[in-house]
Amino acid sequence: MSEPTGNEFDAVVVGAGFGGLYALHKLRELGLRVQGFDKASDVGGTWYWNRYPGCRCDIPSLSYSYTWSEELLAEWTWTEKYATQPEILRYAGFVADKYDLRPLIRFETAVVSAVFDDKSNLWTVTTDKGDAVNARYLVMATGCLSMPRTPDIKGAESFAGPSYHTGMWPHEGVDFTGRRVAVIGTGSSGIQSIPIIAAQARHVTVFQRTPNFSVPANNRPLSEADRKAWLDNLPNYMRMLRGTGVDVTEAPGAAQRAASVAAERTQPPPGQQRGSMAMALEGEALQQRLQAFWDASTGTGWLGFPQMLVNKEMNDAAADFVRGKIAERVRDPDIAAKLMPHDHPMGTKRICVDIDYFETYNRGNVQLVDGRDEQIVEITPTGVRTTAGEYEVDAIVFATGFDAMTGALLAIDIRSGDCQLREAWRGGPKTYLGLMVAGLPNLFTLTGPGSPSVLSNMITSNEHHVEWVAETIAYMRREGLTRIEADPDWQEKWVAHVNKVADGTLFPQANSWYTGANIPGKPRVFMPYVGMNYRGKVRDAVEQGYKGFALA
Ligand code: NA7
Repeated sequence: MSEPTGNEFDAVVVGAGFGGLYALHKLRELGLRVQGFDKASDVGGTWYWNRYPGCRCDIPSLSYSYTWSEELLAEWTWTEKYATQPEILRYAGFVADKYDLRPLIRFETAVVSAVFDDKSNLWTVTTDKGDAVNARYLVMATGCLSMPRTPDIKGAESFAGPSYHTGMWPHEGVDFTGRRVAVIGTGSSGIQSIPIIAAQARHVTVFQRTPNFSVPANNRPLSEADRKAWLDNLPNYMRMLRGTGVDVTEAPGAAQRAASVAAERTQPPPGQQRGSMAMALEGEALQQRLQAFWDASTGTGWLGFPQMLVNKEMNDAAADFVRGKIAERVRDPDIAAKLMPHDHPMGTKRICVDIDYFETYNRGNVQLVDGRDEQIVEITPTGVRTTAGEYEVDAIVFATGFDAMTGALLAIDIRSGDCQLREAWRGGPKTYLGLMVAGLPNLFTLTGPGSPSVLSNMITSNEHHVEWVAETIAYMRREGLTRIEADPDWQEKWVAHVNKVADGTLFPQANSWYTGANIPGKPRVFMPYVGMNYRGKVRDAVEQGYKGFALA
């Protein structure tokens, strides 16, 4: 490799969230000259931007931690079962300080293009500041939920008051005291923020297009005993993680296991049709199991309820159970009915984990506008007009989600020769193992589409990908190789496998952001990988001489 000058690096890392921070650390540890970029003015990624009131992680904080450093595990103490956004951001800052990562990052700098030169095997990365840097390797740590999306509602620009997107919340916070607030959207961000906004504002009007399944967080402070139990169990957790490579929450691998048990089986053995498996749990035993899940407060761990993601009857039973709980939480039966989801199987949109969400509708200052009765027509200077009338408000909160999983990658013009990512993914994202894209050598997509990503613990999945990238680069340097790329045929096989596994589940039945359905015109493809033993498959590819990759 040639001696680097000021703008020449061995690796560029785009994004300074949990994937990017670890990538910078790990690659520098290998002796690489690394350069990071982030649009934000500090580290944290999605946790830097999502500062809306009530923002928390829906994975228990003890598991939402890096596992690569024993020192870190020993030195950091989470205070609550589900950490707040400020605490998670402090954690990211703590890691950056401890490992001196900030000097490696150019902040407030967005990468706008990346072009690979076939002759030199180098990427040229340009930014909105007009910089251009060269690097052998390009690591895209751009995040899965990092492109906020505000819907195109007629008249939005005419609104006289302030409007906010939950994913771009002002750093100084917002005081809603005495104000009438519209909240548009009832996904996780809406469900987390509505109770806090309602406690402060004079009045809140919630515009719900589709109700969501949400279960109580039963959040609580963490004790020293919780922490000790966690650390004691860590070796088991790590073994499980390294072994299966998928974990949704405290029940590692639950969703993937449930999904793929049926999905990967092309021919179910006689007498073991999906329906009959569900029948193993019915009547009182089924109700007891549901109640046990409820009592255990597993949050998104509900995805691990037996057969829930592959068997509609089982899903209906779980959905009925949770709808029953909504009825108990909301005093007015008509409002409760409107808050009950019926349009998608439970878990096929992300299950929300809330603190007093449904109870908030028992307050006198909260009104629900249900999209099944009346639809938003336009935003006026004074409020939101629906097919039934106008709602006057002083402020609007868009809790309307993200262009998930592909948005941040496609925002950058990435190309190599004839291959342009935007073209290559016109019909939906295609990757090999979620790690690389055929035609784009030396570019790695951390937690990319086609990997467990958003259906796993993002921190540990990022760790897995970073370690794979670092091992691969170390191997290439040892072997004197300068180029790695995914083989197009193996990529096609992987994409077909990802789809086949998903098709064996109920996931594709929902209009979710997992399938791109929340963005008009986005191709309908189920993007995360829900098959079994993802890490094993990645490991196999390496052990079989980087099967499916071409190295030169
Ligand atoms: P989500 O889960 O995508 O939720 C967005 C919400 O906004 C959802 O209720 C949408 O309704 C609603 N929405 C979107 N566009 C509109 C328009 N035009 N009119 C009315 N309502 C609209 O995003 P979140 O930020 O809440 O959560 C994203 C993830 O972040 C979450 O899953 C966690 O992993 C963390 P729809 O359901 O599409 O009918």
